[in-house]
Amino acid sequence: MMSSPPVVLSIAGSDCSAGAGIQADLKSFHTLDTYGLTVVSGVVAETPNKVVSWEAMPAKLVREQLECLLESYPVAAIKTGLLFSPEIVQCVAQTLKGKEIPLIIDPVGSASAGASFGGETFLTSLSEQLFPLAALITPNLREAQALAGLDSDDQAELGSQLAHQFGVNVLVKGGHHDDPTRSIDLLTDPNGRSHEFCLPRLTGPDYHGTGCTLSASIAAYIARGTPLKDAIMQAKSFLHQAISAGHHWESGPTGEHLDALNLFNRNS
Ligand code: PXL
Repeated sequence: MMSSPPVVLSIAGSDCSAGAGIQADLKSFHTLDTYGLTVVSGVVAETPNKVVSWEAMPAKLVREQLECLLESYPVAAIKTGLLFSPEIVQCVAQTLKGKEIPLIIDPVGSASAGASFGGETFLTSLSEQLFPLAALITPNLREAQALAGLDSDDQAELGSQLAHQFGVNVLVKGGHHDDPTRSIDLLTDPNGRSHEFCLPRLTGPDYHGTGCTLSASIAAYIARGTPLKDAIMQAKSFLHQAISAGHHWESGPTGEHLDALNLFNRNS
């Protein structure tokens, strides 16, 4: 018998175009030799540049998916993506409380294509109920500004305020920042210590699903036993490779497609 792979769980929304959301997470988990489980929190009808409509899952069904997986699998790390509603945030927080499974929270409030999902009460419930359980939160600049209530694009200022305010490790991503040469993500811990993760910036289109792929791959590395800082660096490098392998179809949806499975196919 083969040895069992580490188990990682994504609690996130379905992106039917499969470049972001739970589909992207599952591809990253698979490519990184982990076994991915999925709790679907809602469904978005979309392509990389267009959100048509979306609907949250009933909170009861989210709870039941989560409970039956946690009862049956040795879940070694969890990531959350788009959670859609304060009710879902609450039921995820209640179910995960006391479980001590490393939790990576991607505080997604909107799609790259622009649609906003949760509103202000959503961010409040996320920060009040779920952040206290997190090993790491991974806001982009826009999400960090909204969470901190600050109109700054200084990653260090945002990171130290959020880490202090919520008592949690914060990775403020610089993906949408305008440094043309470098992509910098900044980790700040609740004691104010910080660490910079830097790679050359890839020129080219804005891919949809980069945030999902980063937080999913951090969770996968953590499930494999990698310490947090190394997990972030390796996940950033994994995302960098996935972006390099991105593509679009000549006669398909407009917008670019990030697909971690491309790496798996190329490397094997
Ligand atoms: O990229 C953020 C994101 C997360 N989750 C789902 C999404 C998107 C963006 O489109 O659809 C389900």
